[in-house]
Order: sequence, then C-alpha cells, then structure tokens
Amino acid sequence: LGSFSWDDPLRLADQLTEDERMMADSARAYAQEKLQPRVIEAYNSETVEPEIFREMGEMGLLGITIPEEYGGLGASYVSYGLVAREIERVDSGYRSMMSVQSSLVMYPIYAYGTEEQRQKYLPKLASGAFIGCFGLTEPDAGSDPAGMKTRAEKTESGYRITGSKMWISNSPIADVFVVWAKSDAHDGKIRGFVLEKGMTGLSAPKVGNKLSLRASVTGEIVMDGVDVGEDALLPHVQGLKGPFGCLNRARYGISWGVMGAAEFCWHAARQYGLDRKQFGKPIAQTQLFQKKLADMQTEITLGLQASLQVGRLMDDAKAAPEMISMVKRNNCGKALDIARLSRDMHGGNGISAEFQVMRHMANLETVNTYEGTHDVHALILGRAQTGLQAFF
Ligand code: TGC
Ligand code: FAD
Repeated sequence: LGSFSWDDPLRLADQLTEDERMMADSARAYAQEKLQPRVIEAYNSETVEPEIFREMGEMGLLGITIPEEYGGLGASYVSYGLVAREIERVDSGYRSMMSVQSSLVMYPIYAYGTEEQRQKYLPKLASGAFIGCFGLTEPDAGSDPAGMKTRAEKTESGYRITGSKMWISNSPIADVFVVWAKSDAHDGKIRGFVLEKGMTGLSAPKVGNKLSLRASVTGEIVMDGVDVGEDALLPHVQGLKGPFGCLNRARYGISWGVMGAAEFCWHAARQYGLDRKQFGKPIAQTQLFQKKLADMQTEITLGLQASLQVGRLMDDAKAAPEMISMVKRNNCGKALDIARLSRDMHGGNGISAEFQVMRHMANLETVNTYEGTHDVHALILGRAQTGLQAFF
C-alpha cells in the first residue's frame, strides 16, 4: 500500500509532467514571494498595481498557451490551470488580472485576429507592457449577453462604436480593449473589435466601493461614437461563439483558481485548529472540526481531479463547453462554502484581514457570479441533459 499525503490525497503532483510541475513551482514562488506580501494592504486600500502585469510578463505567466512566436510559451492548458491555482491561492483579483489578459484578450486576438493584429498586440500583452480588458457585460445585459445594446455602425473607413460596458476587469488601466458589439454591416451579428486607450469617445471610469475583488480594478467602458478603422475588427469569428470561445478558457482556468483559494482557506483552518486551544485541547481535536477539515480536503481533491481531467481533454481538443460549466460551477460553489467554513472555524479572528480567509470569502462571491453565475451554469447543464432550455 502507498503512503497518504494529507495535502495531496490522490497524488495530483504525480499526474503532472515535468514541465507542468516546473510551471506550477515557478508560479507559486512568484505568487508567494511577490504577491503575498502586498495583498493585504492592496486589498484594504483598494489599490491595483499595474506593475504586477509587467512582473507576471517577466515570469512568463501571461498568455502561456499562446505560441512562442507571439510571446507565449505554447504551454498546455493544464499548465495554465496550475498557474491560476497558484495565483488565486494568494488572491482571486490577481488571478483575474492574469486570466483576463491571457484568455479574454490574448486568446481572441490570437484565434480571431489577423496576422497584423497578432504581431501588433500579442508580444506586448505577453510582456505586460500592454494591459488588456474584455467588454461583454452591459448594464442591462449580464447573464444574457445576446441582449447587448452596443452597436457598430459602418462608416466609410471602418466602424463607429456606441454603447457602454459594465463590470469590466482591468478597464480603467487598460491599453487594449476587446469589445463585443452588434454590427449593422453584418446583419446585426455580434462582432469583436480591438480598441485602444486614447481613442476619441472612449473612456473607462472605475467602479468604486466594491466589497469583493478589491485588489483588482473594475470599471465601465463608455464608447461615445468611437471611430475605428476596418483593422479594428476581429475578422475570423461572428456571433456569440466569439466571446464564448474565450470564456471557455477563462472559466476552465477559474475552476483551478478557486481550488487554490479554497486550499489556502483549508490549510489556514487546519493550522488554526492545531494552534488554538479551547476546553484544554486543540480545537482540531474535536469531532466537528475534523469533519469540516475532511469535507474540505475531499471537495478540493475531487475538484482538482475534475479540473485536471478537463484540462487534459482541452489539450487533446476533446473538451465540451458543458464540461467546463460543470467544473466552473461546482468548484466555485465548493470554494465559497469552504471559505465561509474556514472563516467560521477561525472564530473572531476569522473576520480579521491578517488571517485572510474573509478576503478569500468575499472574493469568491464575485468569482461565483462572473463568467456565468452558479445558476446559469446549472441551466447550461440542465439544457444539455434534457434538451430543454430554461433561460426564457
Ligand atoms: P446559445 O443559443 O446557447 O448560444 C449562442 C451561440 O453561441 C454558441 N455557444 C458557444 N460557443 C462556444 N462555447 C460556448 N461555451 C458556447 N455557448 C454557446 C452557440 O453554439 C451558439 O452558436 P451559433 O453559431 O448557433 O449562433 O446562447 P444564449 O443566448 O441562449 O445564451 C445562454 C447562456 C446563458 C448559456 C449564455 O448567454 C451565458 O453563458 N451567459 C453567461 C454570460 C457570461 O458568462 N458572461 C461573462 C462575461 S465576461 C466575465 O465575466 C469576465 S470576468 C473575468 C475576470 O475578471 O476573471
Ligand atoms: P444578472 O444576469 O442580472 O443575474 C442576477 C441573478 O439572476 C443571478 O443570480 C443569476 O443567476 C440570476 N439569473 C439570471 N438569468 C436567469 C435565468 N434565466 N434563470 C434563473 N436565474 C437567472 N464582464 C465582462 O464582460 N468582462 C469582465 O471583465 C467582467 N469582470 C467582472 C468583474 C467583477 C468584479 C464582477 C462582479 C463582474 C464582472 N463581469 C465582467 C460581469 C459578470 O460576468 C456579470 O456580473 C455576470 O455575468 C452576471 O451578470 P449580472 O451581474 O448582470 O447579473
């Protein structure tokens, strides 16, 4: 019989390639050495440091699945997931910064863009010299992006884009804006456009007073008749499958990321239970405490195995969107439960910023909502097994 590691019960590490292990180790070293020391203050003061993009770029953590000729590493989706897990072990907001840049900005430019667009944007996005954002959600179109109002009208030299996007990660500090609009010139179909900071009519005010994801900046994108050339259009996709193709990748990464946040909360609860004595013994020596630890360990272990399987299928081009909905939904829901439980197991200390579990808990409320809410992914899975859509 083999031995049992409490923190890697089903031997996830043994299932990785040497390259994947190295990628995870270097992301972990960066996250623990550079991000962990600044996160408590950044979160409390709601400050985002654009420098983090440059650091991640230097570490090769941006767009890692993009081929090397465009500044990526040509790495596997499993590696991408492992990076998300390590960054989100520190904070979901930092993972958000990384995954928007990689999956929602670099991926569509790579997959749907021209060679000129790839050359112009990808190397600078990979190095972190450019910061990107992705505008799909609008004030009146969240779960139902088909209801978007943003329009692209044909002009002599290109398009005029009018509309507004809401709840957009990175937008106030972005150089590059991938936005989705209904295009009059394409029968009202949804098309992707790449806009640049400084264009006339384009602004990105910050959304303030967030009580979640405070280390990542969120904003609007206001497009008041922004004139762009034909070269701003992403030519190789139309319809909702454009943004969804990006979301498949980001949602998959989130399924790993939230397990990193959950692992932090689990390990913290275990350690706290060993250190804290009540009624003359460590609270970890009580049945209730151990049951909670066992539940955390089990859900995280199963969640990581599921993400690994979906990642392997993605690398073999065999992953279906419903598989991604399953792991995004379940891992987010379980991570949120684990963070709430860990907060409780820390007693009064659980509400203190120093113990960090309440920050993870508050962050995971956002992660459970964005990229398709918990319930929206249930409806995707319900549709896939009944053939009946229950959205409207
Ligand atoms: P539906 O009729 O289902 O599909 C319309 C077209 O899209 C295609 N499609 C997909 N293609 C690829 N991958 C997927 N996952 C796809 N899902 C759908 C579909 O085949 C169809 O194509 P075609 O060619 O037949 O037209 O569309 P619907 O309007 O009924 O949509 C329903 C629903 C609820 C599934 C969908 O709208 C949805 O997923 N809503 C959630 C919205 C969402 O996830 N928004 C995310 C915004 S971005 C964000 O949150 C970033 S946060 C990042 C961070 O900070 O980390
Ligand atoms: P709604 O769609 O109004 O949903 C409200 C509630 O109604 C939810 O519980 C939902 O599950 C439920 N609901 C909706 N429809 C149904 C239905 N048919 N049946 C049953 N229940 C339903 N978007 C981007 O485009 N880019 C970004 O970078 C980005 N970053 C974000 C960062 C943060 C911090 C946050 C909070 C959001 C971000 N979003 C981004 C937006 C995010 O994707 C949306 O908030 C999310 O898709 C939900 O949309 P909504 O907020 O309009 O909620």
